[in-house]
Amino acid sequence: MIKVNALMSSPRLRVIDSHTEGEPTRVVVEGGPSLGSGTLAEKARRLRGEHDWLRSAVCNEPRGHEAMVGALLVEPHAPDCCCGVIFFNNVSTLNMCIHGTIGLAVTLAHLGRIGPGQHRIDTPVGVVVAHLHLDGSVTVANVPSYRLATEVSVEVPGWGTVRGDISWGGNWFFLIEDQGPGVGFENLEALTAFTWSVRQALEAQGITGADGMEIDHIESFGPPSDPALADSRNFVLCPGKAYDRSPCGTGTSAKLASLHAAGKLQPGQVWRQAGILDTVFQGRVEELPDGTVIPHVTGRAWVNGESTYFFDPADPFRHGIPSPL
Ligand code: PYC
Repeated sequence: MIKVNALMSSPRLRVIDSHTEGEPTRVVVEGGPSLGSGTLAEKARRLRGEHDWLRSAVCNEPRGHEAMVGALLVEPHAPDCCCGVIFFNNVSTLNMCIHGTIGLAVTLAHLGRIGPGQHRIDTPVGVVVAHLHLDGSVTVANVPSYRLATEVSVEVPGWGTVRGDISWGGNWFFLIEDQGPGVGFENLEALTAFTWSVRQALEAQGITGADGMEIDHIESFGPPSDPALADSRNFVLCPGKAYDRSPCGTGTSAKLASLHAAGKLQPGQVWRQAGILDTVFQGRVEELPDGTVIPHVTGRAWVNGESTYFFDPADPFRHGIPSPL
């Protein structure tokens, strides 16, 4: 009886699960803390500083796992947005997440809160536009993206000199082409070891994105398994050492920005980016006068679960088992 009462009076979170081309998204639709007013970047700082338990409870075991990406729905700050969203994973908040935005769009449609058409969504790095199509697929028009540097060399212990581009696609990426282990599902462990070493080497050698921002996503490219279905296949290592099961939307955006900067992708031209599971995001760019591009990334997501979380004060892991990283 005492146990039942503790559960009845404990706070609750309601979440809806989906996956986008294989990568999970868990949207907190009710019960999240109030993050006050201000921009989404300010709200994300408050979430990190004052309510980190929510991130850990949603993404970490025993409710989550290392690949889980969470999304907290909040009030938007920018005008004309249907909502604001803060994405997070097993270790921290994310600047932006496109597979998560696609998952969010199908979740909002599942709840009857949006229908087909264009929806502006406020994020910590700016407003993105999610276009929910009649066939259920979603195109996200991302924040302005660009290549910061090309042919950057980093000395990676055990792997030698690795060269790549540094590009912004809503997160900072180091993009590596045809180096290290072959990009295939059979090489997951070796790809994880390689890209994790690259990330650590970038950090150790002070190689960063703009304004000293950490490059926390590493993306390795190889040929597609079937050129009829995709132009390239990638492996993306996320900040919490999990690999992206989807082709990674911000990673695809960074790739589009790099290709455009290299003169290899014209505005409107379609690039088909396969991920490690051979699912595909379709991308194209729109040029802006300042030389940056707006990537448009299309993919599919499916709602696959709905839960209510309880926080029994006697449960030592009610707020998740912290990531060892
Ligand atoms: O799709 O942008 C994305 C993403 C970022 C991290 C995991 N997925």
